[in-house]
Amino acid sequence: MLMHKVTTLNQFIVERQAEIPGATGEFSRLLHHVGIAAKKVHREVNKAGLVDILGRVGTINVQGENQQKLDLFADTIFMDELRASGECCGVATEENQDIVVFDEGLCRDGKYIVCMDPLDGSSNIDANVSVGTIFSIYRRRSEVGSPPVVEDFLQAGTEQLAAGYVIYGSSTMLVYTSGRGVNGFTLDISIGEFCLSHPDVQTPPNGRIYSINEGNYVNFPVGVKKYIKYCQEIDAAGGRPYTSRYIGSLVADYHRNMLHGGIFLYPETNAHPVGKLRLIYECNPMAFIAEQSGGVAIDGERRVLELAPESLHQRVPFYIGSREMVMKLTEFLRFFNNI
Ligand code: P6P
Repeated sequence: MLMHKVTTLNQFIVERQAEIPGATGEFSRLLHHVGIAAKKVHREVNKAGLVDILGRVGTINVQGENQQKLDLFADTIFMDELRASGECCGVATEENQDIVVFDEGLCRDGKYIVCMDPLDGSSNIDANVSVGTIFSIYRRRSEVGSPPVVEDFLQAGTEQLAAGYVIYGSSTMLVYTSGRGVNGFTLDISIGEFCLSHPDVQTPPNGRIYSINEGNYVNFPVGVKKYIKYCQEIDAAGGRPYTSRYIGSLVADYHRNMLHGGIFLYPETNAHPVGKLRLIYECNPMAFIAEQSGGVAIDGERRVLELAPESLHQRVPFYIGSREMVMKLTEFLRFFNNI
């Protein structure tokens, strides 16, 4: 029986590294440890209903959100693996108010910093809804050998060396870019490896799916309201060109739209007057992936990747997906919101 050639994540990383002149393997080692952490989180997420790891911890994170046991578990797992890589000198995560500095051993000379949401959408986990990890890798700007400073984590999204997400769904996938396209790897638990399953992902330029929490409709900017009504119109043939799909888990909503075509919208609302999603560890990594797969990501006016972050947990309005759909939305925002 011919065995289908399988490319594991680690083989892929090494092959790609060989294409980079002077690459020394440091970046590859960092990505390898991200993959290990993802496998460890997968193991716990997939048995969450069987062990005492569901539910709330009883603490509130910096966002004012109830911390789930799995939030803190994932945060610890990823930090331990990033520390173990010896290539990362510090991390900014959703679960920590300030940056976490790795100032011991090899980490002190690490050239990279990581921004991440260890477990996005975790409030859904008790209902067995897909959740995800989102990560973003930068080269530190401050002097190697000294502790990283917050400015290392406030770089524009255009400075990202790599970004990716893990979706813990019907299967567990790791999707990432290092600036040369987007590739998806599905976890094969029979061999314990992420295997290349979605090479060179391209987001369809158009699509039928719009994803937004319409429960906030009354608070949306007028241009967003008009765009939603545009999507709900019946076409000349009496058909409905668009359909609404919203899971309430950014990674899951984005992943479906990236593969099938679609747009995800999280505008300003009363509860979140500058948007809900965080710039440095949710919007920037997803925007990098979107652009690398032919999509677009804006804050309503500007390209997300060009925004200058002002604080670690800064929120922004977020619109991401198929190019033609985001362009159509932009027309409505410009006309009705005087943007
Ligand atoms: P809402 C999950 O809490 C999250 O941060 C994203 O994963 C998701 O897209 C969004 O919030 C959902 O927010 O207000 O619609 O429940």
